[in-house]
Amino acid sequence: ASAAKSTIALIGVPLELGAGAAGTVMGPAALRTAGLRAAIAGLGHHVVDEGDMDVPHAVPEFAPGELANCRNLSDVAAWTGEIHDRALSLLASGALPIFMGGDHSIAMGTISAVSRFCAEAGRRLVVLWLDAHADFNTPATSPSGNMHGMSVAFLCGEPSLTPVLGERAFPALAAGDIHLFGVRSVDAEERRTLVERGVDCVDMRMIDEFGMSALLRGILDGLDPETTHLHVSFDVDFLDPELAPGTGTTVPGGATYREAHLVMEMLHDSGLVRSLDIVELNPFLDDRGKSARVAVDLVGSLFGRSIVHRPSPRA
Ligand code: 4U7
Ligand code: MN
Ligand code: MN
Ligand code: MN
Repeated sequence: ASAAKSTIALIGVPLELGAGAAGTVMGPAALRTAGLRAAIAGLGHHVVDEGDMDVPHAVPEFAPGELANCRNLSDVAAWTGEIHDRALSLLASGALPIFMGGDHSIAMGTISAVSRFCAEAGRRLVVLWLDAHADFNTPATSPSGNMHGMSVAFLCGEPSLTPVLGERAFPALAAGDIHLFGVRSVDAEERRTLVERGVDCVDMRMIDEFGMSALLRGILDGLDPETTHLHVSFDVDFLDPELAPGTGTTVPGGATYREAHLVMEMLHDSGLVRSLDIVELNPFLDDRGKSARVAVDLVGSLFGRSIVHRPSPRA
């Protein structure tokens, strides 16, 4: 319901320095080539393409200390601040922003802004993190030093990562307000922190046993669209690599085409979604645009495309 009334603002966030492999800078271009704008506009929405962000090599001063293990820290921190400010002004304009990444470290900027916006507007923020990974490493636990694997830890207020956003304050996500969904790769030390903090993690084992729809309904039921802002952070590696090979950190056993569409259709029916990240698409690794196309297709379902209109019955 909410989605139908808003202007949808596309904004490219071509960052790749948070990832281990280069190529996500091309993500926004590939999503445009695959027809993202037309796919949404064709459903009757008003869509504005705000172009791509450009953050010149701005280097904040850091005494790295605990952050020494963060690759490209200065650049990622500069981007995080700029993304945060840009996201905040898009939200303030009343638009429903779609952040076209870029690697998943962009979510430190996008969701910190959504959190700040919700606090100011008196709304409750809930985040759905569709991902093969938990992205809950800290500089102390990360085996790679890649910051796209630390975004959730940052958003949950991990103290060693707070300097990344400098002065800009935002309410850290409570463990119960973020739902990791589709997880099937967690590092050993990462798992320990995740469990300690009590973050809700719907892993593939649970999905195999109970199904995507029942588990997603458990998250969405009881959320009131009048007062809740649901942010969806869609990492392309949530999908099975057969479906979406165009990403740097594929893990076998991901969501199928039908499962992923069902998730998107249920999210649409909920009327809760007010902002979206599409991240980790790496066209350099893709197979003839396959992954960009499936991502666009899925976003179509998220914004209301249906086969024959029949929202799922409430249990
Ligand atoms: B993505 C990893 F070690 N956990 O921290 C790490 F397996 O945004 C991968 O979810 C992180 O794609 C993947 O480097 C980050 C690794
Ligand atoms: Mn991720
Ligand atoms: Mn991932
Ligand atoms: Mn990745």
